[in-house]
Amino acid sequence: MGTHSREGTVVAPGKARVKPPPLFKVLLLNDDYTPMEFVVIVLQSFFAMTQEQAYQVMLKVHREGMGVCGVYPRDVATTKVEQVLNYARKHQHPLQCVMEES
Ligand code: TYC
Repeated sequence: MGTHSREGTVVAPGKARVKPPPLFKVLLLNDDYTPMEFVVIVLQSFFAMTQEQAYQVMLKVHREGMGVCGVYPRDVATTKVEQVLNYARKHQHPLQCVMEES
């Protein structure tokens, strides 16, 4: 015996009928011009990192070219990327921030 979904289709009892919402990684990209201290402030301000965490992530981006700032639902990730880009632009730094489905 099965239960009925909203569309009226019979599905097996207890079986998930909806996919969980996708999550997105927010990534910071390295460049040669943005000061290290500015990147640390960005990570503390928008990604709730301690100074130590922010410094480690900044160093990883500096050495490896990119690094993960956090993983969020789509709308939160979109807002984080916008906040970082606006803040960098306001301070005339070329810092780049992108999101990708994880
Ligand atoms: N590479 C930069 C420098 O040497 C520092 C930096 C780190 C820039 C991380 C961007 O996402 C970044 N000043």
